Amino acid sequence: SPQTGAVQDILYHFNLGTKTHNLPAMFGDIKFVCVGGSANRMRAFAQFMHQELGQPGHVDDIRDICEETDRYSMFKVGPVLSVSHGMGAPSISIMLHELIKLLYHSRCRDVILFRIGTSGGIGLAPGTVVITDKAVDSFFRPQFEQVVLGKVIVRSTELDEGLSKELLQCSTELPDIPTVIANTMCTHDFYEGQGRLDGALCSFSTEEKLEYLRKAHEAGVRNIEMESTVFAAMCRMCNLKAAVICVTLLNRFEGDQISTHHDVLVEYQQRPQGLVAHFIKKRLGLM
Ligand code: R2B
Ligand code: URA
Repeated sequence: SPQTGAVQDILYHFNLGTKTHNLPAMFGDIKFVCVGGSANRMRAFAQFMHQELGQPGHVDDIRDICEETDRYSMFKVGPVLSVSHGMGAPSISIMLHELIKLLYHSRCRDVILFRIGTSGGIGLAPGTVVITDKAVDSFFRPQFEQVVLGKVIVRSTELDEGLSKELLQCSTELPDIPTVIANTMCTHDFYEGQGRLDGALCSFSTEEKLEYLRKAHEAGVRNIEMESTVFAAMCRMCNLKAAVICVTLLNRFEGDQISTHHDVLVEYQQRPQGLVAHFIKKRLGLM
């Protein structure tokens, strides 16, 4: 980008900058970046990685590097960075611009990015982990459309096939985590945009909803979430290896409301974390 070589670069939403912080010293050793929607979940992931990597010190001392701003949270545990991105494409897109510049300014090399998240399943048992093959839009196209200067730019959302397969292999080495590789649909809304009947607005019938979900299923889609296409497109454009790993919280053929008990949902959300932790430990030669 023409501006990244400027005298000063302020990563506004992280409250970090090239003049105010020694970014290579703070982040230069990062090899794995894990992003997910919720700040608390990304703190929990950092604490989990701290244990898994046998890091020195106490988990309660892992501080939020972005605590001065409440837009995003960021935690560092050895070579692992854990960052929250909020909900939806605009929120994750802003975070990724600044994250990718952070990695560039810090002179990081060979970094792998993971999005770990939640999703609605299509014809899968709740709790199934989906490793994304193709991230597709609401029309089942493997692309992300961005409006730039009043024109639509189309970017490919292809992810790293080798990385997905390696993650699937990792899942077979862990007990009791049903895992599949399948397409993931990314929408710009949780309710009508995902064919839900229970939003404040609903402009279609139950039969029309089910027909859309059946079409998605035919296109190889097994889960629906809200960030995968822009995540895949931006990582690809910037030559960063990336994977998307989301657990399904419900089967959308069965309903729309997430009525599962809180404790069960918490356990489900730990599944992508366990898978990525296993992958990282293998890559670091810790197992
Ligand atoms: C999954 O969960 C969130 C909506 O509940 C959204 O960020 C997503 O992709
Ligand atoms: N996240 C989504 O985007 N959709 C769901 O159904 C569940 C979680």
